Amino acid sequence: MKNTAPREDFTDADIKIGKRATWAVGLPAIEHAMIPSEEEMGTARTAKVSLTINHKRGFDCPSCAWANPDHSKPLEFCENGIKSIVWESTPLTIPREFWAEHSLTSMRSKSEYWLGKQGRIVEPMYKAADSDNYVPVSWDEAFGIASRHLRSLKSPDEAVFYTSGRIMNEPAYLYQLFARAFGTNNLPDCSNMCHEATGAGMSPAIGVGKSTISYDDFGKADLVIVMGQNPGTNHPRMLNALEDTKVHGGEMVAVNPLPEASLMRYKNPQRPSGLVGNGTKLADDFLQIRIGGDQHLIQAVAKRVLLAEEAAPGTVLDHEFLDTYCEGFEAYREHILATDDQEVLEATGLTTEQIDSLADRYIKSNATIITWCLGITQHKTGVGTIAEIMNLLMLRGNIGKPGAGASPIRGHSNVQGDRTMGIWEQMSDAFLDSVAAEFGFEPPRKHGFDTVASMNAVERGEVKVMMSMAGNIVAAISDSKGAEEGIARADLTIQVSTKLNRSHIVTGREALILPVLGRTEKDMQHGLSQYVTAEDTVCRINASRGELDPVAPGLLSDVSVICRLAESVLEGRGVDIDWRGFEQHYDTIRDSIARVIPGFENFNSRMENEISFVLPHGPRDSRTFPTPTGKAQLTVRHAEYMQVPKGRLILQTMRAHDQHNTTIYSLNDRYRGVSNGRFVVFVNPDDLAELGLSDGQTVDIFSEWPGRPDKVLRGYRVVSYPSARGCAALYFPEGNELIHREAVADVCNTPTSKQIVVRLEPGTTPVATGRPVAE
Ligand SMILES: Nc1nc2c(c(=O)[nH]1)N[C@H]1C(S)=C(S)[C@@H](COP(=O)(O)OP(=O)(O)OC[C@H]3O[C@@H](n4cnc5c(=O)[nH]c(N)nc54)[C@H](O)[C@@H]3O)O[C@H]1N2
Ligand SMILES: Nc1nc2c(c(=O)[nH]1)N[C@H]1C(S)=C(S)[C@@H](COP(=O)(O)OP(=O)(O)OC[C@H]3O[C@@H](n4cnc5c(=O)[nH]c(N)nc54)[C@H](O)[C@@H]3O)O[C@H]1N2
Ligand SMILES: [Mo]
Repeated sequence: MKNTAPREDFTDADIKIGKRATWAVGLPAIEHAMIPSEEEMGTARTAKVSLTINHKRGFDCPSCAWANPDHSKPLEFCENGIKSIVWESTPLTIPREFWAEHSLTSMRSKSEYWLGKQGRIVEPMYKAADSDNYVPVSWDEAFGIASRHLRSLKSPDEAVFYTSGRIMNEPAYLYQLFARAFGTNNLPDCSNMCHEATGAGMSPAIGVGKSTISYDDFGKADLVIVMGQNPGTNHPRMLNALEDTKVHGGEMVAVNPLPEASLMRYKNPQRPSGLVGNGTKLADDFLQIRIGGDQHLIQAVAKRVLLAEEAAPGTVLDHEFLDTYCEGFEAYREHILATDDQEVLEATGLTTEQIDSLADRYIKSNATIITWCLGITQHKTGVGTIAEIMNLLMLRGNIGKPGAGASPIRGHSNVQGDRTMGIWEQMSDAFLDSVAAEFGFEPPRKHGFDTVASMNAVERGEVKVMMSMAGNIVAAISDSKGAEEGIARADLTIQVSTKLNRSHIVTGREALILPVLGRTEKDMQHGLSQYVTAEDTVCRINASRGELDPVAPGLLSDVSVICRLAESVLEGRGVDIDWRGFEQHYDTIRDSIARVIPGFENFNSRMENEISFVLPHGPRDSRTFPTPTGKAQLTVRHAEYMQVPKGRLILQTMRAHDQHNTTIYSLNDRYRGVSNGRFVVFVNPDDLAELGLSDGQTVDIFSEWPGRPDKVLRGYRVVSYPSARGCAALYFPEGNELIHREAVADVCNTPTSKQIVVRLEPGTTPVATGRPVAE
């Protein structure tokens, strides 16, 4: 078993650029997942997690929010799920000497890869104001320090409570309750940087910001349009669903600036043809769109639909759906018919024929799913694009019927559930009223900070305490360098986590690390094993129960940490909440959720009897639209596209195959042909020629923003790659050093992580160590 932590950081010196793949998954994927897992976890732990992952009595995979089927398959996991579990379940722990040997200053030059590979954190750690090292403290001391700081704030709004979608429903519910009982709505979450545009685009249209499809709808669709997503890397089990579409005779069209391997062909390791044959062809057509051109594309398809209806009235639109359930059609129709065809071609980089062909497929299909992820949401006009997707779906009644619908694919495994539980800086009054009725205190009504606003406030010195559950905000946020400088102004930062990341190393004056159990581990409270729940991307609530023995004895669960901290902070503040009761038995948390959140009635008994259940969803279930008028809304949206000055490219930041957000499992990006390194920028060969650059050359990357000094990443290697013309790509989170904090999406304030104007200049020395050089 290979379970020692690397002492040295990685170098990019041995980077190899090979051939990119044209198909995804299959045997190599098993090889890439199972062999390393046995090396790092041992055979017994590997076998146990493989058999219980995503199973009725097992645990929910922490890698993504893709839906679980009805648990009929023996092995319901993918290569990247296994990587995430190996990363968490390693028996490797950080020894005490580590903390004495490594000052924070020395660790600041280390990469996320190195930090994450040091092993699991096993005891609470504290960094004092005058110290450059963490030292171990007892849990009581740790809660005492946190509590002293929080209780001495002038206003509860001087605290920020960040979370990622890694935490489950029960701790999420308690976390928002704690923040609100403390007196603030400062509950930013990773969703602000992720699918915020989805909620903001869908809710005004249909009254709900969640997927309108069920798990088995992919197998019934005539057409699936996959926009802005790389499922083979980020939701590999979704390839089974896309294969179902194809096997049942449906078509699939991929819209992406990159020819991602998994959009093209799939070899399913659980089908005989996947092991030996050529697998299943996925995309029937690939529209290589210019970054940020999607809203124009959708409008152009809608225009063709409307014109086809004019040519053959009564045959193209779903009049019954539009007349019975929708409002706003006439104004929308007028607007779309007036759109400029030439502008569409410029914005999308596509040809008229390509758009005609997509429109023909859409008109021919009686059941269409449009599915999307970050390639749609992290743009200036992401909200507009999603509203436009809803408009297009409505034209042919593709909501609330089998095989059809809007299918945002959420990211973190429980990011959707955390929202349902109240993790949001702007929860509705109806939700806050229910909290007030359940707990007998008046929650604050003033909206709190989202992630961008939080980090701006941190930088202005207005945030004294920043607590984070399960995340890495300083690396995940735009202008990460600014965030690092700003966070030093906080009095105290608190990380509740399993492993080290950048946010543990770049801290406030004082800092705490509160280490917790991972999802694969048994959570015992008073001799009883507890389970928690998550909501997947199609609104199904699944139980999750860890099976492995905890990696160390002193770890608490996320729930315990919140309950103990809340009890200590809120003592004597006139809010009477039974935190101990919640900690002792998680059924009591679920009973409270059942009273506060619609759709969770009889939560505990349903989990016991049905194992999992799907939350109600008006548009999906009965074409009932909980908008202010009770009707679905077609809306007029003005499309905008990014005009780029000469010599500039639009840059997107994306995930390599071997990473989970800011966690880097290895230095490979197999499908794109990169191994042993990360500091590459992918550029179209014709753009390279035009810019006078060549494949393999070292460049410095400058990101421009009006009135601001350029941000720079130096020493990147150019990879000639068939990205759309004018569009480049490099990896997140390193790319966050290039994104100006002002670069946010309209309406939802999401950093525009996939739409950065850059210029490349010949550089000198390539990046050689674990962290790139930024200014
Ligand atoms: N293994 C693994 N799984 C994960 C994650 C992970 O890091 N690793 N992260 C999880 C999380 S939190 C999330 S949110 C999801 C992310 O899942 P994805 O959204 O698939 O993540 P990205 O790697 O950012 O890929 C974005 C895709 O959008 C495309 N794109 C970029 N700009 C545009 C555009 O303007 N138009 C169109 N049509 N396409 C565009 C890119 O080329 C790329 O294929 O995955 C989740 N699952
Ligand atoms: N430039 C750019 N920036 C982006 C994106 C992008 O595409 N480009 N994507 C954005 C998106 S979609 C997202 S979701 C965010 C992600 O931002 P975050 O969610 O903040 O980051 P993660 O890397 O997912 O955080 C992982 C950390 O969670 C902790 N952890 C893991 N498991 C557990 C657990 O069981 N319990 C607890 N308490 N802690 C645990 C570990 O310490 C680990 O290091 O980044 C956003 N930022
Ligand atoms: Mo995400």
